[in-house]
Amino acid sequence: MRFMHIADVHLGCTPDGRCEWAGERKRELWETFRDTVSDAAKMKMDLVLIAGDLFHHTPDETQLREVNYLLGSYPEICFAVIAGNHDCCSPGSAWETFEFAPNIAFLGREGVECIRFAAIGCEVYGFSYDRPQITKARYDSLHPEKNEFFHILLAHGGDREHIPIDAGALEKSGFDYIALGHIHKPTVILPQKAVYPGALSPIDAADEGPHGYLVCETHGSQVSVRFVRKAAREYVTMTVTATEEDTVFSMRDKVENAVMSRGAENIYRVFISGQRDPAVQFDRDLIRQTGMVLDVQDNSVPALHLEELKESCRGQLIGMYIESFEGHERSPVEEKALQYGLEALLAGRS
Ligand SMILES: [Mn+2]
Repeated sequence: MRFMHIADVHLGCTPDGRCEWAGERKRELWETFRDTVSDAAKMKMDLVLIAGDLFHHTPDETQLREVNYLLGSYPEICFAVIAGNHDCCSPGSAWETFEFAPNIAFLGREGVECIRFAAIGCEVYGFSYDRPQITKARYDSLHPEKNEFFHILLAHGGDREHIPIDAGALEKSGFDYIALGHIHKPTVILPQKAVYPGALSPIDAADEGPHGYLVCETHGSQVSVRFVRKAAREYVTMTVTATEEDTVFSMRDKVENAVMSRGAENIYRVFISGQRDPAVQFDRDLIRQTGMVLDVQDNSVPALHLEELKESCRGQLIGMYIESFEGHERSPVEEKALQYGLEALLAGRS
């Protein structure tokens, strides 16, 4: 049997909400999902597992119809879906009454369900969140029935507020594979057995690194698991080093080159480090326009040549200020005081 495992698609979310590309990213979450389902068909998957937080919020009927259309277009593939904490199946929500296409199994909130896919020799256990928080470790005591089927647990959570998970308990549970969701970074809890694929697309600047889905193949009760990169972009934190030679425009170009070589499709947080000419103030708005840049933080410090300054300003306020810090090792606070004080004095001089 071959199956695909995805989680945390967060349809309906608008990542980078305040940026001009936010609308594009909202649409992209849907498109990446659609494309992923189409990959499953091309790869001739028997089953696709969706381990919670398919939606960013509890879906309305319109959203469910959209997903039902997308998944229903591949009647040869079975889909097993649970709701997570974000899209929880709260009482009275559209999840409860929606009629899915026959190839889509939604495991609801009324306790643990077991769905048997007899044609592929597989049983999927799981249940949906009925509220945004569940603090009870509900997975640790679950066991599949003893029979000849391949047993999958579809599960969401793993932190204190969202069904804590104990790796040891999962290992002894008797499940052949535990398809996890909730943690947005691809994470292995038990190798080839209990794995988080991570969010299908990154939705938050903290979701750094590649994102995609897992492709799994069974060999008896063993599983081989392979990560497939799918997301259109990554969040990247990048440090660019300034030198005394840099000007406003040379720094802008430096960042642009760094963005181009790391990939113009990615979304950046830029940190400037190093030493700059004290007279130069980098233009963060200008730098932000070099790509999909969320934020620019200038941590560069002015290059202060203390000995030269002291000589040239001897007897003046600047010279005396430098001398007042001499004769002992400067603490980090004094170092800052020296730097800020000199910046102010130098700025006042020009
Ligand atoms: Mn979640």
